[in-house]
Amino acid sequence: MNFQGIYHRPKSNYCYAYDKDTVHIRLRASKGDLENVILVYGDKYIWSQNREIEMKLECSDKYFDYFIAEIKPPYRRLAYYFILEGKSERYYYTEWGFFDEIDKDEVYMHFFEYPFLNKIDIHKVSEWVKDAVFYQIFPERFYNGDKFNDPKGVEKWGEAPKSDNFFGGDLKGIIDKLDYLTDLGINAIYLTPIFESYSNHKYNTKDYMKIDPHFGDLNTMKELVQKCHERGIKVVLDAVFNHIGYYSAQFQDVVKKGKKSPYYDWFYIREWPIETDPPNYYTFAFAPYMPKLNTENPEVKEYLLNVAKYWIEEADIDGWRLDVANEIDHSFWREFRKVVKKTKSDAYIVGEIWHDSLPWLLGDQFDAVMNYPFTRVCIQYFAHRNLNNKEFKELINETQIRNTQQVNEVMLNLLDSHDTSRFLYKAKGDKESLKLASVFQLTYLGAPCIYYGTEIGMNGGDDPDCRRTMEWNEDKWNKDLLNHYKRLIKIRNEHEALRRGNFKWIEGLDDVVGFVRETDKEEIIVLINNSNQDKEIQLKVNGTEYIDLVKDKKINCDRVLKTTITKGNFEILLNIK
Ligand code: ARE
Ligand code: CA
Repeated sequence: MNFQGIYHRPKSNYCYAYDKDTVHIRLRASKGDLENVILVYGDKYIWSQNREIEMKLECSDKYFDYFIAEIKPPYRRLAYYFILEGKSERYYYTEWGFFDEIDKDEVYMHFFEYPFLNKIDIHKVSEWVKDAVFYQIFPERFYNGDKFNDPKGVEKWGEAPKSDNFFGGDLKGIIDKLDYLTDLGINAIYLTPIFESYSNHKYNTKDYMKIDPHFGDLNTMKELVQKCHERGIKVVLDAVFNHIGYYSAQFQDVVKKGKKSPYYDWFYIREWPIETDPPNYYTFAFAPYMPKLNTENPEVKEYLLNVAKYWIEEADIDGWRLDVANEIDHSFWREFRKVVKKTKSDAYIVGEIWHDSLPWLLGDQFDAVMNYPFTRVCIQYFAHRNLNNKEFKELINETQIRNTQQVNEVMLNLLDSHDTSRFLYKAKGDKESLKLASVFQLTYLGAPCIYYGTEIGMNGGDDPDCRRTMEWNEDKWNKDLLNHYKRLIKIRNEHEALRRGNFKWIEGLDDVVGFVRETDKEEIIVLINNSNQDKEIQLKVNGTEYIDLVKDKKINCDRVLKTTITKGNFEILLNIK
């Protein structure tokens, strides 16, 4: 047995409360090393009543197998250890390592523990996100609904985006295009920043309490949210709290008065007087126009927490996306969560972190993050095609294991964003790759988020090229792609299994990616052929009748499903139980 490969740790992604009654226990082992894992568990105060349960293989990645068990401890306390069975060996694995036997008198010293299921500590995520299909909008580039509020010198819609040019898009533009969004089928939007700021992206905020005049005003914002809500669309805004804008009243006061400014400690000024080239104060990256805020300062904290509360109360927004979330102190985010959830209990809090994010996702900070690890794996497999089917599944599994199940259920899964080149660009314009990647995105665990224009085949390289104006000339739309998106979103919206069902890969399919999403009522099989050959498939299944949800036709089968998936194609099959 490879002891070095074995890992477990309580109160982490390896042992966590899923809900108020349930604890999930995971164990990692070298791939193929263990034949069987038994969890021995009980209440440490009546250990004599302990029980054993066989753990299930949850998934594997390149080097490891992960086993899982779900336990409902009757007295909310859980003590446990593992019995590991290899091909010819058997060991006890406890908090103190590996043993041939456990001395009964010493058993208490060995336990791993989830000491008590305290309800208040359980990571409760925003429920509605499980049913959400998000649409991300960069407001300056979506639609110009009000020519009177345009900035000076706007360029013609359709010209090339630059880091500092304007096209006049605004909030009224989004209101005007709500029919388009409803028709597409999405039910949540995430807007990049909309507060007063001189840039086109507005990540350098001048005033958090004011809608940028080129985008509208408080009333336009209220109208937008109200009209969205009437259509069942939730609205999430961008919280840019890591830094403020150079021209904010607070920073300007410091620029003018230096140490005498009451805002001096709001920032990290390294030297006085202030210089911008290079900045002698901390900023976002090295951008002088984005001075970093000292969120440890109680005044700054109070100010920003009020902003967070204000827009929920005033405009009724449904959540916040947190810019540069990983560079702000945890203590700030803990208070932020309390304030936000107290104001709206099911508000979605989604951090912008591109890396492993577990420390923010254990219940006291965010609900989820923008799932860039998911993006990366999808790009490698569907756009660059430099992973085989097995590697793709292993990497997706790796992203799942990083977090708890409730987090995976509300991750914001994206293929591209305003910070990346578009998926289609990465796929060198290959629309079929985008179709397959979007099938995966729209049938997988977590909330899909579509970057505006991706659904009609918009292209674009890195920022600023990925922020082109939305194409409204329907003749230029890729209608086939748009219909594909509409159909898939509709399928997701109509079938709970795709939103809330379990997720399980189908093994042995060779070059086809296959998985099952399942609830008590429905079983949905998704098959994706990303190879360059047609594939014949024979699958042992539970049902006798399936409905092909894409072609809308019935398939009869006698517990063996036979189908040919042509290259670059996919099937979504429903079995109603
Ligand atoms: C501008 C220019 C760019 C230029 C950049 C260089 O437009 O062409 O490359 O300056 O300084 C906002 C604007 C950007 C602007 C930027 C700076 O939208 O257009 O870029 O301000 O003025 C990291 C951070 C992550 C951050 C990305 C961009 O961790 O938080 O970098 N994303 C947010 C927003 C951005 C926004 C800001 C932050 C600032 O979503 O839109 O930019 O408010 C790896 C790293 C990640 C890294 C990622 C991307 O994966 O590990 O940490 O993200 O790459 O670089
Ligand atoms: Ca306008």
